[in-house]
Amino acid sequence: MKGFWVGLVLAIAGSSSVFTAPASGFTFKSDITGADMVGMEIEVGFLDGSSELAIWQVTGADSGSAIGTDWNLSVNGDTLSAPWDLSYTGDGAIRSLYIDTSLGNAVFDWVFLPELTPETGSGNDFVSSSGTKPNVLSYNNFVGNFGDIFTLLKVYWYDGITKSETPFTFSIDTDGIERLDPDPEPVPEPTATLGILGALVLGTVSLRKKK
Ligand SMILES: [Ca+2]
Repeated sequence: MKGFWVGLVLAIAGSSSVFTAPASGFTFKSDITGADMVGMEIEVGFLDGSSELAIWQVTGADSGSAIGTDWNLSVNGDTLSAPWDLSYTGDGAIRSLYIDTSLGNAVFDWVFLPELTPETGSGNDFVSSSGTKPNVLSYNNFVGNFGDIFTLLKVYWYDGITKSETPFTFSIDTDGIERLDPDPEPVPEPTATLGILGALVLGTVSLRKKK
């Protein structure tokens, strides 16, 4: 009898996966510019252990920027080809650069071809064209199942880069992302499932007590 109840509970618990969001709940736009990523979070870390966060904003028809106290990250044009520029005017050195695109409704797309995630077009892997090359490059928070798009880029320099080593210029593609239904209606079934589960667990307990 005990085996029957355990099997039933597991079967119903398994069925709750029906209510999880589908992986295809996004739409993409491949040709975005520096002006299309408002809200993105940029964090610069310094060699002395301090850091500063700045939010991406529009600075022109196709350009955007995150402006810190002594630093500035900017893009002017389509990120498939337009470079990102990190400038620094302070003392000391920048040790890390984090770019989190998630609040800017954007994703990085590092695979040139083929297009893996539908609607993202071709991509562009991280390449630095001026300034000191970073020691560590890290792609994080992948979206979907294709391995080409992600939302958090981390760049590190072991010894940091000073103002004389900037602007640090690099390229990497970004695409726009939107949820197909950003405000879905609440789904009541999981609560009902929990109620059934609770009743079954109680039923199981009462059965065991009767033994
Ligand atoms: Ca792309």
